[in-house]
Amino acid sequence: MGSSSSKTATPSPFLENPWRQINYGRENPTDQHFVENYKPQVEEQHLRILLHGPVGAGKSSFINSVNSVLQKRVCCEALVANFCDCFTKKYATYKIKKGNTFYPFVLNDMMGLKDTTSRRNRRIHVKDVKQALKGHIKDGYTFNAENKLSKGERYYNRAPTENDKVHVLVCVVDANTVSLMSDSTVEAIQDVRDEATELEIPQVAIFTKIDEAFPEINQDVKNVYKSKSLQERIQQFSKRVGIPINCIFPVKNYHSETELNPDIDAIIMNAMRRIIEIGNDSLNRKLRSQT
Ligand SMILES: Nc1nc2c(ncn2[C@@H]2O[C@H](COP(=O)(O)OP(=O)(O)OP(=O)(O)O)[C@@H](O)[C@H]2O)c(=O)[nH]1
Ligand SMILES: [Mg+2]
Repeated sequence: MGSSSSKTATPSPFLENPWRQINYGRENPTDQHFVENYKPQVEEQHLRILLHGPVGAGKSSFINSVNSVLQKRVCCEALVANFCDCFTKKYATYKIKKGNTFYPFVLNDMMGLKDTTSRRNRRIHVKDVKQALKGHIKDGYTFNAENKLSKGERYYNRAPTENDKVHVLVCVVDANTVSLMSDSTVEAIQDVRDEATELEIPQVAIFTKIDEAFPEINQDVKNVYKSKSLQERIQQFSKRVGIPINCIFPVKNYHSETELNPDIDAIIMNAMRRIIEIGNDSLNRKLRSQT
């Protein structure tokens, strides 16, 4: 009796065809061109993008990454967590420089949601996000897990204009831990989504740290839409949270690099283009309903 030497082939981590197309490289910067030339229909109006999600997911890093691509150098304006468990505490609006002026979209950073947060504190967090969506929170407000922002406080904006209101809500999640997210965090994300839906604000999600989570992407970031595991993880998250797959964008943030990489830029700009398009549709709907 001879021993069998037949080996079972390891399944490929790659899909036969990518499930989305991205224009990589410097020759084809269609998405970046769109972002750089975006203008809202109404002069003086800007598009407000609010980032929320679990602590450490990469919200501040995404703001830095978008800023970096558009400034054409790695920037670190939004402070990023190192080893502490919750870094961003203050509400902040980030404008991105465009020559002597600014891009007509702004990104809002806020405190992340902790997995261990009690039910009461989660409710406070959701209420704070709701206030932010309606434009009631002024820059500089320090989030307090024990108390929501109340009318009459210094950082409460009583009369928000259309520019203060959020036009698209982005849920930022860490691709490494997204499938381990507790039911309570998912519930909080869904509660935030319900508030946004009530205000007719569209919602998208960003999957960060895809380089850390998937070796095939770490090896070459252009494998992002070829990775079977990433596609499965996005499908699972979509089912669990209710955000459609076509509104979920994987990104690799600039976190340790000191130089830009055109392939990373392309992925960040692809996500940013869709965020702007979705937000702009909602902004136009609002402006039409006001006339
Ligand atoms: N490898 C990798 N690391 C990332 C990526 N994005 C963010 N990080 C790292 O993840 C950690 C947390 O990132 P932050 O941007 O501070 O996360 P945050 O969501 O703003 O965190 P809070 O403000 O605490 O809610 C930092 O150490 C980043 O360097 C990514 O795409 N890839
Ligand atoms: Mg942060």
